[in-house]
Amino acid sequence: MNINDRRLLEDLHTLREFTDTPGEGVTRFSYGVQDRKAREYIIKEAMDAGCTVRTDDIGNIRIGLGANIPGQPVILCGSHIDTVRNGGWLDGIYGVCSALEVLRTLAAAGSAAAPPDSSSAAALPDTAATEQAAGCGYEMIIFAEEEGSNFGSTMTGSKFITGIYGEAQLDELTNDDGQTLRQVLAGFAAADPDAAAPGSALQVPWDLSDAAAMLELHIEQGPVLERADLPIGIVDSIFGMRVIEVSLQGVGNHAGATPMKERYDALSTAAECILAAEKIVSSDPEERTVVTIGKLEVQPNCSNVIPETVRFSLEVRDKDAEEIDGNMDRIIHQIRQIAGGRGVKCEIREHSKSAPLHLSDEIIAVIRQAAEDAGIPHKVMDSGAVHDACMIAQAGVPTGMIFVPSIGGRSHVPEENTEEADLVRGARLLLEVVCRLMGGAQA
Ligand code: HGY
Ligand code: MN
Ligand code: MN
Repeated sequence: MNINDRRLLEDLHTLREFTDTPGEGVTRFSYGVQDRKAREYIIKEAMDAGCTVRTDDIGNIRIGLGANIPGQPVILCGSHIDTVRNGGWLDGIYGVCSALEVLRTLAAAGSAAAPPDSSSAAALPDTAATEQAAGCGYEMIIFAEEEGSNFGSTMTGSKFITGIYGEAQLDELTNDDGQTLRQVLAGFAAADPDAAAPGSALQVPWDLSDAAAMLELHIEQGPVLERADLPIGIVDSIFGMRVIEVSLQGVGNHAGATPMKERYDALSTAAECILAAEKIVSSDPEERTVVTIGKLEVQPNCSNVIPETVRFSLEVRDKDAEEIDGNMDRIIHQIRQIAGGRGVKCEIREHSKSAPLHLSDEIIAVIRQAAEDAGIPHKVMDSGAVHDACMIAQAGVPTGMIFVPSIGGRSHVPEENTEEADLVRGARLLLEVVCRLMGGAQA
């Protein structure tokens, strides 16, 4: 039993067209038109395979194999379909399409019609483990708003699934147009209530007591595997992150008539703060901690007006929570010093965070064994990118992640890419690991 490589690649190429920025990467924010089209495509594929579809009020989707036995433990497998602006064609959606391909392959096997075998070089050998054992069922998940492109908070959907987010966040999280998550969800549901995701409703937080394990297949999004010339990474730890929002209030004035010594320039203050943050984190001897200021707004943003206000995001990531907080606290202190010294008012708001997390040693061992049995070279590695798997793991579900290489180590950009053979190999390994876990319930 093997996945259908061609079908997987066709899905990926079809879904990359669901973008608001054709020709300039993939832009598919949750709850937008492109997101709806992607949902409809995937749900149709799953329902054609006889699966059950359940959706919660945040737009997370849970799709169960028709052959699942009510009450039996299930192996969960999935990722996200939303993207950053002008992002890549594989981040998230590759894990969803691979989970879908596993679903269709298992569904077909369940109906005794084994899927067409593949001639791909990446084909894994048939093994006894790929027989669907009665031990566990299988469900795929589509997580909503993983990128935080709407509301600035990564893993929003899985934070609702696991109860980290609740009623309060529906009104606290707002997008750039000032709309709350609650309002955006109401608009999304109202626009086309049936098409978004038919099937019964799910309550957040989810009851994950039947989840024996969770797997997420993802592109690496960094240079490690390509530099090591390895086709598979097995994730050991996922970095944590802490995000703040800095608002600087200076004094707007005429660009030409205001002497340099009489300026309270919010943008040059921000520039000094940003370089100071970079200097603090770059002094990390292990060179592991990272800081990013990815979003910055200037008001009034006119070339001949001294900037009055600047707002910027600042996030620190590391695999050690103390490193995150130590660096962030030093950065906050320095920002206040710089702004104070320049007579610029400064407000700092904690925006969001997620703890670093070591994934399940049992699941890592199963993935390693499957890779070894298939003769696939691999390495155990960390993930600087955060993933919904982190939230599910934090909820106590034994969780593992598989990486495939990113060409040039690039991601979150239109240039994001992975060799087809690597995409297929990753999905085949995912099927193998799912079947092994189904056979031996991790619960
Ligand atoms: O930001 C991240 O690490 C993920 O891509 N949302
Ligand atoms: Mn992702
Ligand atoms: Mn991403």
